[in-house]
Amino acid sequence: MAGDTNGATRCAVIVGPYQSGKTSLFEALLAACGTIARKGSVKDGTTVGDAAPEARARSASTEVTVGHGSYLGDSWTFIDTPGSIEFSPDARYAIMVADLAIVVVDPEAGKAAAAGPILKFLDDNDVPHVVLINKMDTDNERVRDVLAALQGHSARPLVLRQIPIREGDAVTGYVDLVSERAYRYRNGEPSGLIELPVSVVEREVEARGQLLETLADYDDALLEQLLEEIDPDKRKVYGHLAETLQADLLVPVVLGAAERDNGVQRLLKLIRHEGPSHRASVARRGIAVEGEPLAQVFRTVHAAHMGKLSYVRMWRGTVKDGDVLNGVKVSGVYRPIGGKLDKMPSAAEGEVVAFGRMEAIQTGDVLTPAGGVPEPGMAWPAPPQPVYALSVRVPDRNDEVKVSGALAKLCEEDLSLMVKQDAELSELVLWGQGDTHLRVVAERLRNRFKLNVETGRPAVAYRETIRRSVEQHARHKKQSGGHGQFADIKVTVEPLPRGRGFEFADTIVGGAVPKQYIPAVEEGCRDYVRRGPLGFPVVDIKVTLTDGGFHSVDSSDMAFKIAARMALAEALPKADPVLLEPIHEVTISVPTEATSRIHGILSSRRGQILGFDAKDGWPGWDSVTAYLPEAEIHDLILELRAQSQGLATFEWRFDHLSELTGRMADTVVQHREQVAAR
Ligand SMILES: Nc1nc2c(ncn2[C@@H]2O[C@H](COP(=O)(O)OP(=O)(O)OP(=O)(O)O)[C@@H](O)[C@H]2O)c(=O)[nH]1
Ligand SMILES: [Mg+2]
Repeated sequence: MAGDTNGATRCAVIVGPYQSGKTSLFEALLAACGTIARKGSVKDGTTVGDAAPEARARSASTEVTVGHGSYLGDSWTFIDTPGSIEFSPDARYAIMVADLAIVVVDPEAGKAAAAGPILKFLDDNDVPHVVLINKMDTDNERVRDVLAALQGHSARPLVLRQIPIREGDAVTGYVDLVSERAYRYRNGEPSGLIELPVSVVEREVEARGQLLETLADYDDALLEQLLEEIDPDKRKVYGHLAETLQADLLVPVVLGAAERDNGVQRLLKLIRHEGPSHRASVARRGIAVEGEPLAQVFRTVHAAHMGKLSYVRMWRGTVKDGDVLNGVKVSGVYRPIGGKLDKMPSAAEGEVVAFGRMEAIQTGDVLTPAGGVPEPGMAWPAPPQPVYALSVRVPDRNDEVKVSGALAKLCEEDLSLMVKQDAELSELVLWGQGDTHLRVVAERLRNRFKLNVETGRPAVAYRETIRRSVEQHARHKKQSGGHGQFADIKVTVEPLPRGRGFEFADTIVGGAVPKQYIPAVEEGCRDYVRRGPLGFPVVDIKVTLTDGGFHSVDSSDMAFKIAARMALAEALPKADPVLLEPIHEVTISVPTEATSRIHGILSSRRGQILGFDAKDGWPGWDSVTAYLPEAEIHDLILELRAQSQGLATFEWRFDHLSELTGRMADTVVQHREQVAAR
């Protein structure tokens, strides 16, 4: 039994691969709890989850949805999360505040790998979880094969709690392996008890034996009973199941079809009786039971009319509207049900609520009246590094400031989103987790902030340098009436090794160029190299001022600056200019079965493989390191995912600049000229 529940609201988060049926399960759970009178469907766009227009347009979740329910007198919060890897931080943050996770998977062994990252995250963070093999109404694959495939991605043993009853090709019900009762699924209703079909008896005995044997690994008394062939007491078995789930020692696996409500009541009963209490999670996260109120923010939203909302789990105590936490006043306590928010006077221990207008508060923050300091067990997962970028153009110039403001808010909501203003190319660039992620960001700007933007492929940060030394003389002279201008200089321009940037020196003796004008010469040079003859910033050159002349009245800083610019503008095209392209060191993480395909991807993208190895701490994964030109990184993630069931990912950092010549270089320079001419 759940033990010390102290009546506090418990929280179950629904996670799992893309499109496995999480939002459908969320809907079915809310219906089973009586929160909603009529169930909606994902296909019709009528579910409580996915209320955001971006989610409805895709029939796929793009953000977290929270809902509440009461089941057999217990109070529950359910959190539906997006399955797409591009929105994975949302799911991870929700897991961090939940008592347990329900991992919804497809009934296909071939899709098991897609559950790998989430199972690993649950394992790494010791979060108790249950697996629901969903869509049993569509399936013909053997459940034990699906289970075996999933086991390859789980550090904890997975144990079947039910086996399917099949009639022909269809799964019509299940046998509960503890109670040894058989049930027939009924659409939209709780399953009905039936007689145990003879056809499943043999399989039932086998599967039940496996369940008990796995449990016996954690209990000597049970092991002894099994050795003596004594059938253990069912109540004791339930007790063992509860203990092992709450201690996150093993993972029960149940069957169902969320869309038809099949297996949903059974799942609810399982988490009710065997799942951890709120208190157990408080202990797991290293939080003291006694103390002042303590809440943790797992989601931040800037809602259209409500302003900023901080979604929290109440780990301890009660918070009232108007209370001050971390020095910030709580202006409104709301209970979210999908897109709706119900105002409440206070939030009690265990609950998931949204606090209004806590401007300085961020996702991951621990809130207390005195100012929260997270316990070590409350460490917040770091957001993933961005892997995909799009440039953003604001067609209406009047919107530019508003777009920056709205993007700042979206970045606060979404820690895996970054905005970079590239000053050199005067380009606004969004960095995120994939094409869908960034398109959803653009849609949020339109739907929520009423701002239009156009997206495109971001420019590559090319540079240029020279390959030959050149001596150059330049004279700037304007002496037609009034105050004239005069400056005369001789410079040597020479190439430097990669990474040295721009250097300036002078060898002037005897005041050929008076000392006070030399800084102006340097300034003029630096000004020019921001954009060289090929159209890009010039790096790795040295300019030495060797000689020159001046006029006692007409010379000025300005005149020497202009002369310097003239000198370089003439010198550089003669100095054998060459394009430099940024090369990054890319580390790709990939399931081993896809590693060979990664090699192909890298060589077709002008990559240079540096090495590959088993990935540390990730059984069944490899890590491939390579040099890759920046131009080839833009859509790399899309191809990696296409070749790895969506699982491969990469990290990257700038390594060096490398010469680019030939047709590719010509194309880059021509494109730059076209852009500049616009
Ligand atoms: N046959 C069948 N289809 C289902 C079942 N549950 C969900 N589906 C369908 O699977 C598709 C995805 O369902 P969702 O509930 O949106 O899945 P999800 O896991 O929330 O998807 P994401 O949020 O995009 O990860 C929809 O077309 C559903 O109709 C089920 O039990 N049986
Ligand atoms: Mg969903």
